[in-house]
Amino acid sequence: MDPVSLQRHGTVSVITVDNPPVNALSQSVRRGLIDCFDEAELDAVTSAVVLICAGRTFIAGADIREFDLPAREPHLPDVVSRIEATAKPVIAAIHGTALGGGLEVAMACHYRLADRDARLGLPEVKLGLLPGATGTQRLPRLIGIERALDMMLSGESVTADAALETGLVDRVTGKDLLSGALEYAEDVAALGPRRVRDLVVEPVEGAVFDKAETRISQKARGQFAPERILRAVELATRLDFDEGVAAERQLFQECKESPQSQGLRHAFFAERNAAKVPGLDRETPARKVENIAVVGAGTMGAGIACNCLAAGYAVRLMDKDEAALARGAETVRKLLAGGVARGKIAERDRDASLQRFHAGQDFRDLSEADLVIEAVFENMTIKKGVFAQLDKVCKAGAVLATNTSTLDVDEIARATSRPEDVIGLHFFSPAHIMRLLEIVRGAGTSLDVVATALSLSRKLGKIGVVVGNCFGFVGNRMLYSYGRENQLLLLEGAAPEYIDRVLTDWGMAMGPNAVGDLAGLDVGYRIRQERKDLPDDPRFYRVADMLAELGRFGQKTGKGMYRYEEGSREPLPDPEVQALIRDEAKRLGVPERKVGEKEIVERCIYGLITEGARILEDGISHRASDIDVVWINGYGFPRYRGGPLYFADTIGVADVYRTVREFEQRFGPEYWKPPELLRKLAEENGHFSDIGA
Ligand code: T1G
Repeated sequence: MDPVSLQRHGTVSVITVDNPPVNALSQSVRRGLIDCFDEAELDAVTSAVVLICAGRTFIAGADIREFDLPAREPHLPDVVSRIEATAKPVIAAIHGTALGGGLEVAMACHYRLADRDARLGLPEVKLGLLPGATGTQRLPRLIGIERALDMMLSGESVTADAALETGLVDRVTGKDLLSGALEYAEDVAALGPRRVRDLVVEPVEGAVFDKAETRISQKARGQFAPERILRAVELATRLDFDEGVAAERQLFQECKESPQSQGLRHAFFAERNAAKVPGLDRETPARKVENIAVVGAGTMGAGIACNCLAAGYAVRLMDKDEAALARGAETVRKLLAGGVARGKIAERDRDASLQRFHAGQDFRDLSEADLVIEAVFENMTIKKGVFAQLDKVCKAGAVLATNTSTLDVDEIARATSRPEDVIGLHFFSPAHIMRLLEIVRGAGTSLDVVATALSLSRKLGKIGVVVGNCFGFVGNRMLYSYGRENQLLLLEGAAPEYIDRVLTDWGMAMGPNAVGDLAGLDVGYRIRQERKDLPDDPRFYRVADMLAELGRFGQKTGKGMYRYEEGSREPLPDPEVQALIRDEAKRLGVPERKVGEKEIVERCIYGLITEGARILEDGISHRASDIDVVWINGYGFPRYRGGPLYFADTIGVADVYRTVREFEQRFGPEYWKPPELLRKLAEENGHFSDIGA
């Protein structure tokens, strides 16, 4: 069936795009649009044209999958020009999301009508691109340079009401969209076309561009596309429309071919593929979840409760300790109020959430919970005690989830008589903000419980990644290898601030030493104390253990790897730590030496890659891209590098293997014996992205 069709309603030609799931501008849609607009143009009866979409949304952009294929005609800028050139007024009728090329098509139409709930945006920067079908030249003409830069550099979409205010759309309707569009067509039939290309770009102070430049240097350090968006908009102030469009096209091509855009496009599809779990299909029923209980009112418990309330669930927060419960409940109220203050939650929704929020100390109150999320102290004995009690009080069919970040989910499940109902739901701190949810499938976890966890993660606005059960699952297991190398490099003479600077320059959101201080060195210390399977190596995490034993827990004690001024979170190098490390290195017989930046990056990042390969070998992860999603969304791995295993593919697995072999020679097989999978891929010139694709 043709994805684009034309139907006449009286004297109005209605062109409908129907290309599920999101009406992306694939080659056949572009072809169909040209054909239908040619037909409407030639039709003598037609006095106006309405462009509308079937399904859940207006055009959500170019077809991203086509960017890795040779470009095929008609090219999108030509489609856009064709629409704008129509001699009869064209109305875009927008519902759902008008994004990227979809908004560019709408801006080529002469009038724009939006459904009240519609959202409009140019999110190309999130894909390492810029609006490449005249968007950088049209949007400044419609809404002014400052607002246009803001939309294109943030990539965030705006509401229909906000779009009306800025002039991005002309009308907003709460009624039936097609009848509203047909009404509008009658109103403008006599007015004729009104072309955005003919509008002038209102000049602005240079300060507007300086501000944007500063924003890029602060928020998009090292990224390719934002600079080019700025340049394209700057050109719009100096060139005429067609010259501007030609320059935009050039800049777009540069972005499209950039490794950063390829990494970001990989991340886009990797996040969507994570929801596709082998053995699970759309028919696998998820259990009904309306009321959720959260056991443990600490920082994580309160964050999880807030997230569930904001998603519309009824929530009962439970803690045996009265003071802890009161603190946790207060934290939930504060987090919701913070959401209102940041404009993320509407006041009425916050009030409704508080209506659905209960706090209590009695386990028996959990008897009606559909889902219980345990978020108590990271200690096996304590967690098993909680699950034994839940097993007694919870109704049949309740899903029992643990928020453990490292412990054996199967051992926890064995504390109950219903391991099929037990699953790991590993939230990341702060739980109401971090988008990643590691869903840990135990040996006994039933498929419908996995399906229930995935539907919960969608409703919470999370990216749920299903992983197997092992120490640290995917994220924290890999963190151990990454952190191990950081710890060894400290003993070998690299200062904490030097390592952190090198890795943040490389793209990590934060350096491992600043992260350790944020999470609390005591947390990692306690987990290592519980572990029975640590390497027999006195250097292993020795610096972190030493600081924790000295009470230097990090930000919470004002001293950790760094020192912190009262009330400040800014990490300040502490010569005292340097001296402690030097003494400890001497005691352990670790000679001090100059460590180069390349070695720091390779040891930390290849540590991630080798552990990622072992995780695939162990079947703890279905596919390599799931591991990328975990590290991009949970550990601040630079999104534009696509994730640790995608990054390995970009530099060549054979190169990684060669360097790992060198490290094995230099540092020994205990940490650097190459996993069989890495050797195999290197020898067969294979890619991690082929694993489980
Ligand atoms: N191209 C191809 N496939 C797409 C797609 C796109 N633009 N958008 C979504 N999909 C697929 C997605 O992979 C998934 O597939 C299914 O649709 C549902 O998506 C020249 C250069 C629209 C807000 O960046 O933000 O235009 O996994 O799970 O949560 O200037 O999709 O089912 O097989 O995300 O309801 C600019 C990208 C492109 C928007 C819907 N546009 N899409 O969210 O569903 S570049 C974008 C989204 C461009 C021009 C430039 C979201 C959504 P599958 P989903 P959702």
